[in-house]
Amino acid sequence: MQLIYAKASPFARKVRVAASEVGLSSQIELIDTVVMPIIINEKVNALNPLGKIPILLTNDGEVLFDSHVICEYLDSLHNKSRLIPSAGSVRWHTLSLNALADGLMEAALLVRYEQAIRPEKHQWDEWIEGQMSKVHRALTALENKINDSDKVISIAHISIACALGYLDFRFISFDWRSSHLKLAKFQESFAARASMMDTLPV
Ligand SMILES: N[C@@H](CCC(=O)N[C@@H](CS)C(=O)NCC(=O)O)C(=O)O
Repeated sequence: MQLIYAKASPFARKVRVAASEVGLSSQIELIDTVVMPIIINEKVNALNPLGKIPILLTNDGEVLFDSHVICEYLDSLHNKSRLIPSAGSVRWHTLSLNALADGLMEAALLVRYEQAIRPEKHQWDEWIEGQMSKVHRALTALENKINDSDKVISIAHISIACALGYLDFRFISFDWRSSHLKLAKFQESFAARASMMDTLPV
């Protein structure tokens, strides 16, 4: 399998952490690329019309995106405990938490694009504040919903850890820890896992 990715991408990191947690990393060749809303990356566009990574090329010739679909695919390839529970309330709880973490990542990424790519004179403060308020509300909700005594790792834990890791990577002065103590405790322990250490954003 080949994973089209970028080292800084939190969505691609999620896939790499998932692959590592289920023991599939060695079966995935990593292909580094560069994507941005203002860059035309023909190779990526040909594989994903949305022009986004991660993209997984499977051994059967399938082209899979987005990150959740890829994680679901990887989860079908192993015999360990499932990252995405297949049924029951635990499934819906996990998927909802995961959606919250993905949404946090998405809002943070949009702020990053606005601040890093858009010429300064065109940057729109209210829009940035709107996206950051999504980040803040998602952090509050995750703080209330996360169960730090969970022993089984799920896709939601992985997405939360990658979203928080992205805040630390791109928003260095944002102290989310002091007002989200459960999340801070969760991240301290989850970020020490080999899957996370091996995929630190650069
Ligand atoms: N929903 C997508 C989001 C992927 C995404 O936004 N990836 C970013 C990199 S972290 C990207 O490809 N951005 C390029 C663009 O927006 O043009 C997923 O879960 O894979």
